[in-house]
Amino acid sequence: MKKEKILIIGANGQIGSVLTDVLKLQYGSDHVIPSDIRVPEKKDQLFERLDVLDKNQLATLVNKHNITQIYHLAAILSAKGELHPQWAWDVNMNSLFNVLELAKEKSIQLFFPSSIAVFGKEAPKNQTPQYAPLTPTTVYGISKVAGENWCQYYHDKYGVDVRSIRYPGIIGYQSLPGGGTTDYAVEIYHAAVKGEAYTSFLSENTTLPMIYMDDAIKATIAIMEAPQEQIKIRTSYNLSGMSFSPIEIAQSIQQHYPDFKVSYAPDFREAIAQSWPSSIDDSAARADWGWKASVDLNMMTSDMIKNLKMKYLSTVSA
Ligand code: NAD
Ligand code: AKB
Repeated sequence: MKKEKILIIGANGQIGSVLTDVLKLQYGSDHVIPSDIRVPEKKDQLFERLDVLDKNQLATLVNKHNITQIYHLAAILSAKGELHPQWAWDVNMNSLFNVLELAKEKSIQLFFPSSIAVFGKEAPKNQTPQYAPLTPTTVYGISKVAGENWCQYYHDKYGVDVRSIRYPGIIGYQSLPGGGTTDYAVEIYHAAVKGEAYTSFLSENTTLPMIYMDDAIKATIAIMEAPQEQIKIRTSYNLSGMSFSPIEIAQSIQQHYPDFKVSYAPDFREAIAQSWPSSIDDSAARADWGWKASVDLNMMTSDMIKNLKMKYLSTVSA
């Protein structure tokens, strides 16, 4: 087992809950400290309730557990952020400052998740390059652009080993999403497996970059474990998995459930999605630290349906 002592902030969220389990397998349960402002129903023995906006509480936790690595996942996502812009800015920026300052003081290695939300209408829509104009339309996107630049600043000025990925929308069966524009692509599988019709809040042809949870976790751990000299970008790396629209995911699901019905009622999230790329060029991540996605839409659909069926079956029989 490896020697790191890892703090996960936002461990009760869509990514954090899955990342916690994978890191525990790889590093050992007593090397991983999950923390969140919300206490999970099934609480890990080492779980710590933490409001990351409280820098004294954060410092106490880091000292108590001799933390050497932090995955800072706590944030307010795009759709929720548009409903509460000032709160989103406060949480997203002040949490990052608290974590960056501590990383500087204690030489802690840091993971900061960015997003395709950094791009706006001025960026090329297809195969959006690593270096494209960053003119986001959401407070979430603005906070991620600012966050990326602060990460680079702390790296260049103070030598903080901070690493970052611009995640596409993440889809997994293990956990539910927390208020984003890409959430429909998780909800649609739950509806199909439960035998319900689904109404998409994005219109049928709105194509977005997405990634399966297994690939997202693989990329996250790979960038953190890569040798320092391979990490040449200290803002954030573009990352690509797959791209599809609501109608394409519906058709993929209909191969398993031919009677599955989907209708479309676009809401305010449609405008957010329209401002984002349709596909991403991740050649820098491939060249620098060997990234390559392995799951496509139909593979994801088969795996999501298989696992959600088991999940709902065990809930019914419990
Ligand atoms: P999520 O909303 O599911 O989870 C975030 C967690 O942070 C929640 O459990 C929440 O309780 C916690 N949190 C919020 N405020 C907190 C605070 N003050 N102190 C401590 N914990 C707090 O989000 P996620 O989908 O797991 O995303 C994790 C990170 O990845 C975020 O930074 C997000 O911007 C980024 N990201 C996610 C996606 C995606 O599709 N899920 C895509 C791109 C980027
Ligand atoms: C969201 O939709 O807000 C997130 C993201 C792509 O950052 N899933």
